[in-house]
Amino acid sequence: MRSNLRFTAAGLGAALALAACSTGAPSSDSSGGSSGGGNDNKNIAFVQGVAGDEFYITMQCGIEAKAKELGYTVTTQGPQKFDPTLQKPIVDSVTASKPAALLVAPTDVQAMQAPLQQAAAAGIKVVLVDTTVNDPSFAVSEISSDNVGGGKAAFDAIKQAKPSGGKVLVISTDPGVSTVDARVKGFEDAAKADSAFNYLGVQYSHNDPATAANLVSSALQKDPDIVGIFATNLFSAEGSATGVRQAGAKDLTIVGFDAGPNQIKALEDGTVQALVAQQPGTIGTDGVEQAVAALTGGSVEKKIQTGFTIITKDNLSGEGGQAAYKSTC
Ligand code: T6T
Repeated sequence: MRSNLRFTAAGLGAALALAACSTGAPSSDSSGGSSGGGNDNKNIAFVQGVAGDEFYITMQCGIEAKAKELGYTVTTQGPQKFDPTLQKPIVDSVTASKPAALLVAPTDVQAMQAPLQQAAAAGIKVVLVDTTVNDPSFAVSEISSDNVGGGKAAFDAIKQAKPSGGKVLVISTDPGVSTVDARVKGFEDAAKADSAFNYLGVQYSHNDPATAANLVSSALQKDPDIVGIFATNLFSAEGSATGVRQAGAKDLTIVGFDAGPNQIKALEDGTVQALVAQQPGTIGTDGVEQAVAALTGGSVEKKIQTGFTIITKDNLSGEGGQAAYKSTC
């Protein structure tokens, strides 16, 4: 497994010490190219986990840039919710259109297994980007962040801000999503191993910010002394910040995965104290390189792990800001 893991936390300590506390367009075609079999097939399909999510938009930018450089065209589609019942028909129709390669972020480890296996059985080179499935052996390559490491880094950031410990809570999306499950595990293992902390467990927001906000408000009513919340992705973090704001809780540290424009704003406002930014553009460019290597008889890496950057107010004007996600390419 290659790892181009990059973990930078410059400025984290200072920033935390100071801290007291869709829908989207269903498809876009960057090419105008037509589908079809054969060696002249230069079509790559990208199926996002959900449309309108800046993480996947930034990945799409990387995919399109690398595909253009290598002489391939890209068609991108995503379901309107992070939901396998909505993603499966998209994958099925992509399989029927026979692109040369499919880059896909499966929305569930079990439910997307068969549809993706069928795509591979139809001769399409499948590359799993971001998320994975229970048995990814049909895929030519898998590219994702160090999600367990990112979950642990989130706990370390809370611990740095709250060294005397206390109650900590996790807000995630849904069980069965490989990435967020791994982030929960990284956080949970670290929290349980530290006797100063009382791990309150994980609550699921179904990737809906309003649900995440309600979960956080209720949790703070029950346990007003919660010292830290780890939100495992963009929409969980957005909702958690709203919930904390609505509850008027001041002495609480929120660490969120991902770095979309709303998360950066929450960091600037001081509602959120640290963000774990992934490298979605790199996941995209790596994904295209692996797909093209598989198509042209080059050497393919079965697994690639990408790194993350911890963003705080302190490094926002430098490398932290550079790690922020894009809304458009
Ligand atoms: O955190 C990313 C992605 O890695 C995860 O699999 C699903 O949620 C995001 O897309 C952010 O919303």
